[in-house]
Amino acid sequence: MLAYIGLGSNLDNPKAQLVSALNSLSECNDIEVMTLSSFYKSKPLLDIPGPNYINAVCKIETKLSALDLLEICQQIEENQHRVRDVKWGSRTIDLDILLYGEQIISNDRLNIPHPEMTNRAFVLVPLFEIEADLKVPLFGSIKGLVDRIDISDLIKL
Ligand code: PH2
Ligand code: MG
Ligand code: MG
Repeated sequence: MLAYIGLGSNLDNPKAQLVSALNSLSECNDIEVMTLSSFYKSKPLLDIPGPNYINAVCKIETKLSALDLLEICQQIEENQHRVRDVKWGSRTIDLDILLYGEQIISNDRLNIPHPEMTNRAFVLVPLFEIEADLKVPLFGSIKGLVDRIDISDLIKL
């Protein structure tokens, strides 16, 4: 299965946090990291106070189920000392499964396509960078999605 994972961090050396999470994904036997976008810098969403974020998106090939992939992502977040307190608060690492093949998944642990991805420049732009022809289930072409969002806050590193 092909899947796309969004990575984000705004604490404790965000670039190193992304690299560390990517290494952990690569080291996982059941995951092959195929493509990685550039790193992008942006302010926190909704101007929530905190350091700027670094974000990226990677494409993986995996035999894991979506829920097993979620477990791996959450394990990596835990290993990198992510603390879950306030919603959308600062974090050392956030790994979000954006897409899992063409599947639409909706249960109490997982919603795919990721419900917020269509209005987040720091997800759509790196996704478009690595997969310009992508069709997002329920939402249509990645090109169309990128064209109708504000990308002015996003800086490609
Ligand atoms: N993630 C959040 C909240 N706000 N802002 C930016 N720029 N990038 C993020 O990854 C981000 C955010 C919670 O998931
Ligand atoms: Mg997130
Ligand atoms: Mg998350």
